[in-house]
Amino acid sequence: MATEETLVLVKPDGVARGLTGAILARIEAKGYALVDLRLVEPDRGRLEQHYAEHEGKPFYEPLLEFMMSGPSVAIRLAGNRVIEGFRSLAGATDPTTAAPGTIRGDLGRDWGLRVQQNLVHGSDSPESAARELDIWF
Ligand code: RTP
Ligand code: MG
Repeated sequence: MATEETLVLVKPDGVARGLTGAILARIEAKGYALVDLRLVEPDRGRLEQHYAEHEGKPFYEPLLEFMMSGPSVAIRLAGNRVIEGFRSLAGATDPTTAAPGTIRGDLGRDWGLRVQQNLVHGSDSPESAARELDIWF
């Protein structure tokens, strides 16, 4: 299989807590290649595109507000099976139950807020990755 690319975001909670370096260290230690990286303060339009699949869900508005609360670090990441591999590294969506050893399991928790603040995003399929990389880069 040809080398894949995925979009990773260190979300505003990760940047605000000073965890960007720790998260990048885990990605690099796993062996994936950083192809491009930028600090982005997304406007609402960019987030509406990114989260189009979640429009209408109860967490949609709080999610967009959270994502506009501060900058995210957008990363174009490459490697064989990197889409699946990064999702495995990130852990389950809910940081309370994400497995220890994962980014969300080790570094995240429930803060009692209206939306899961779970530190990172990773594309979930090759189609999502292509679409999301176009939105952020
Ligand atoms: P991501 O897209 O960020 O990599 O995470 P994911 O696939 O594990 O989660 P997804 O279902 O795509 O949801 C996108 C983001 O919405 C927030 N969320 N909050 N019930 C909730 O409070 C809730 N559910 C989802 C999370 O920030 C999640 O990452
Ligand atoms: Mg998702």
